Amino acid sequence: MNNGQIAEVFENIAGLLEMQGEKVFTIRAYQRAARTIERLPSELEDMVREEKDLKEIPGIGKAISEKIAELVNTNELAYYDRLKAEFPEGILDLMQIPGLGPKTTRRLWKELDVTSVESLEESIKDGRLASLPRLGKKTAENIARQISFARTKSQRMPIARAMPIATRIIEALRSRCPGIQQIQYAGSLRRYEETIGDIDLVCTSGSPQEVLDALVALPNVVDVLGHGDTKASVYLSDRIQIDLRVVDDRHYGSLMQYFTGNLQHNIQLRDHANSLGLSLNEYGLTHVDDGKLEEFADEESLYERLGLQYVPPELRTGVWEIPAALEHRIPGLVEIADIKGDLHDHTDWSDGRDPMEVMVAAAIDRGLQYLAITDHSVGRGIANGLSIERLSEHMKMVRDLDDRNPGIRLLCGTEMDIRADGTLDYPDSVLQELDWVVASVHSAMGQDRQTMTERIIAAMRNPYVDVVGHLTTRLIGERQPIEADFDAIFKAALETGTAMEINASPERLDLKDSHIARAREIGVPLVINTDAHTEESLDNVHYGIAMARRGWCEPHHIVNTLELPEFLEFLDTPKSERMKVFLRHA
Ligand code: DGT
Ligand code: CA
Ligand code: CA
Ligand code: ZN
Repeated sequence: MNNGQIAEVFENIAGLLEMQGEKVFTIRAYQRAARTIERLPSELEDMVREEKDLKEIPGIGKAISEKIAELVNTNELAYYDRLKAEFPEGILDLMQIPGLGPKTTRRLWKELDVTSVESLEESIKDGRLASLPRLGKKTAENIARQISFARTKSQRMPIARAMPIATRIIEALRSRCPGIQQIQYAGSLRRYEETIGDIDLVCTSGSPQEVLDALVALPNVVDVLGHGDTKASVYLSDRIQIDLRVVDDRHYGSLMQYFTGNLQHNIQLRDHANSLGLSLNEYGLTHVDDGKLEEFADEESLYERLGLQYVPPELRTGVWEIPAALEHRIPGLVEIADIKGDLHDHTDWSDGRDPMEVMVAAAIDRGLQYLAITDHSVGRGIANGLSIERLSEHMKMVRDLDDRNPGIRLLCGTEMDIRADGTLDYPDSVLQELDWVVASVHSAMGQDRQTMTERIIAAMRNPYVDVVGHLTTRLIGERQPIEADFDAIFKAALETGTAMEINASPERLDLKDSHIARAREIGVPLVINTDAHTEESLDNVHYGIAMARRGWCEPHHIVNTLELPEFLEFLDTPKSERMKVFLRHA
């Protein structure tokens, strides 16, 4: 059982317990375990096999570590089976439809006797679902939409799943093959596409066979699709395919370019090479007249030889980038080192895993100049959202830690719910006390386009709302985005001086690349946030950077590239005047 499957079991347990009305504390322990496991850098299977103590993983206690061991060793969990037996079959499939969740699933079951996706669809068709109090027609339509989305869901993996797998395989190969010189992922993963078909690895080694043999012999490999002198392909469980190419150092640039794609980019580049009397393939450039081969050890020299500016992988979509590179119009894109602060972070005060001190130390470790502690507001009951009383205690602690850590500026913040009617979860008198307010949609995600647009813009008109968090609320491959007029929202952002978040958590990537490009064109101030719920997830910033780069953003488009003094000036300025400060420093 891989980490994804184990995490799903705990997620399901949490849902079933919630349907039973179990204590919030217990439900949260399972949710936290699931979240930790999804993001774990090593496979639990390997850890159990190596007899590592799972209790050392933060968020995993004795009871859960025993359940993990049982799952890994027997592929089953007696506790889970007993729990499932208390519910009708099919209830888990229902609960997993986004927009349903444990509470609504339980109502469907108890009040309509709906216990399967099929009977749910019937109850939507004959109007029984819409007639339930507090559900209604809109909810019914939204659920129908989510069902059809789930049906067409592709076999592609979300990047959040593919990236850790690729990283683990690279580490495993490195540790087993001393001959490896360079090894990197290519393909859609290197371009940071949202979903990944298969994982492509490119490697140089003094002994290629050693690497290819090591790949097919990895413990997680379930099937070998090909195993030759320069390449191998394997399946891991869940039909995850890995393609590996091993070449000599002198071909690395050409091969990396070829396997990074995308296909359209490669075709355009090949056409351009042809126009120069050259033919391009994965080994280099061949002169059409005399057959001479030019080899490229790095990508930069290949683009340069073709008279092009270097094209960063995130831009290789085959749309704008080749003409831009020919005219040397590719801008200096934002990089991780440009980011000076993180402005959306959770602690164990709400649904984060780590205490505030730990998050602060981790931010200092990463060289951040400022950090906003933004635990959930009171409306997020299940996420242990803060009442006004707790928020005031929370603020005291942030201020106290700020005094004790001169190396970083801590901001008292909140991630506050934008309620279904567009009102906010805290009154202005409370918001006024805070340094930084992230406002997010976490409920009633199925509202129609106009209602949703008005709801979000209403929140942006509040003078204390600094940024809108994860605007579309999508979860890649799991939950569809909200329907809204994004252009109108971006225009309102510019008008009100409200920033828009690029949420870097890899399950979300929200805003997505095309929205980022549009917001940038309109002139909206953007913020790249990790939305970290654990100290390690502060490292997710690279996903947000990649999305910003895919949207052609430079540092001056991103607010949290400002140095602390400039950022504080931005913050101290009333929202309506902030754009001026931003443009002056950018
Ligand atoms: P994926 O795996 O569906 O997420 O997308 P990619 O882009 O990783 O595609 P994949 O794995 O089929 O191939 C990796 C790269 O190899 C692709 O982006 C471009 C290059 N490539 C594959 N087939 C061809 C081809 O027939 N001609 C050229 N010029 N390049 C190709
Ligand atoms: Ca691929
Ligand atoms: Ca491939
Ligand atoms: Zn949120």
